[in-house]
Amino acid sequence: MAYDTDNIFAKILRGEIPSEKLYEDDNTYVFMDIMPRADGHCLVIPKTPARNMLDATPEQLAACLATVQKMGHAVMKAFEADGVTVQQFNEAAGGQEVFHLHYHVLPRHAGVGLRP
Ligand code: DGP
Repeated sequence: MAYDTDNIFAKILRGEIPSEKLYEDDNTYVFMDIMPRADGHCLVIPKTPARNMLDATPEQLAACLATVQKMGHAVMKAFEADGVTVQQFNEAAGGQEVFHLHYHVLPRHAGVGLRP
């Protein structure tokens, strides 16, 4: 399916709507999720258009995963987490709500569930 340039994360990348930035490099941007399911829940996105994993190039996926790993280490330290959950959804039937590729990075603590 086609990439919609009016999706919320495209607007965030263009600076048209605000976001709480955690990190960026040449290829990726990281910001806090507006509906966090854990303290420190953040989103990693490519700076170039990709609707989701199914639509992405190998280079976009590699850049995102390298940043996901960086953020995993960062949130483990910053939130004194015991682990990290990484989630990624594709198309509405796969649970995707915003149609710009993104990875959820969720710090986890032993015995503590994710908020709904
Ligand atoms: P999903 O496509 O199912 O992975 O869910 C999209 C996620 O994006 C969801 O956790 C909430 C988050 N989100 C939606 N709108 C905004 C927004 O305007 N700003 C931020 N920071 N996060 C958003």
